[in-house]
Amino acid sequence: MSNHTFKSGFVSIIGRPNVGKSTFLNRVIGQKIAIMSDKPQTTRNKIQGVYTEDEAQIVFIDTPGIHKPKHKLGDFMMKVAQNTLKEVDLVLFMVNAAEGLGRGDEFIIERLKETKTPVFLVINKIDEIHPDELFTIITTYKDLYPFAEIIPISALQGNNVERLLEQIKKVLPEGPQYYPADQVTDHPERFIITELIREKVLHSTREEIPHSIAVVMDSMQKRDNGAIYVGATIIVERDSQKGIVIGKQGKMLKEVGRKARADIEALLGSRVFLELWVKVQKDWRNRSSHLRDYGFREDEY
Ligand SMILES: Nc1nc2c(ncn2[C@@H]2O[C@H](COP(=O)(O)OP(=O)(O)OP(=O)(O)O)[C@@H](O)[C@H]2O)c(=O)[nH]1
Ligand SMILES: [Mg+2]
Repeated sequence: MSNHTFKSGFVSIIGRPNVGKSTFLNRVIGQKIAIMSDKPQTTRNKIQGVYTEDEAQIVFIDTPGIHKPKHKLGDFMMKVAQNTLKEVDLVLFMVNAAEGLGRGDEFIIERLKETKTPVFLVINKIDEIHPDELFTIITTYKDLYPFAEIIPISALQGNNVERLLEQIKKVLPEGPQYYPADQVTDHPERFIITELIREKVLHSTREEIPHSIAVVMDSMQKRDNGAIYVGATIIVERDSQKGIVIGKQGKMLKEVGRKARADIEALLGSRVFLELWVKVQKDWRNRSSHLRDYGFREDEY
């Protein structure tokens, strides 16, 4: 008789902005399904990444970084992050080894105390600290919450990520394979494409611009020549921001388009023509109707 059992479950990744949650997800999945940047509040939606092995399937849920919301979009993001806590088998609470414990971390720990779900503390970015510092970090957090495991990793360089996966598999229950082995995410290609465009704008701009933009897809068609034509609009909040995103003689927009196209071609495995537009939509982050139009739907928590 075979004693092989299939293990599966849902694991959410939660933490302050910029600690490396999406970087970790992409590394585990081996594909870029969540955009990453050095700007806080990069992730805005819940993003599922499916990791499948012969005897286990882990459905990771990347969430927006926990911060104090300043507008309706922020409220939405916080609900997304907090609501995932209830529906998972395990929580990975990720912190940045190179930053001290902050108010955001304390807030998250209070939320964790309200759930019965087991929690692993994942100390990320250990490549940025001296190994001797690790002990102090572990002691600080250990006193605040009874973590089931404490695992230091570098999502960027890959250190200890395998070990973390092993520990996760140990605590997962026996269960079915929820997704086909070749499916890596539940988000449609359209969503990932608009996110890749947003990522390139985040990489090219500073200050308020990264937080003020949204990207919507206008059209996507396969033409007879086999190439895929994508038309998308970058939404900004003010005329001045429109000018910045377009750049002198359209230079910035061209650069964003060139970089996004390369990523979209890799995603679709096909030649891509990308046409980008920029549109001003005043105060869109505070208007429920705009939030819905741009894909932030309350029923998609
Ligand atoms: N040195 C170092 N940098 C890292 C590591 N992991 C992530 N980063 C960097 O940290 C920054 C933030 O990474 P993200 O993955 O976008 O962080 P996040 O937690 O998803 O951020 P939000 O979506 O804003 O909540 C990026 O510049 C990453 O390259 C790591 O292990 N070491
Ligand atoms: Mg993220």
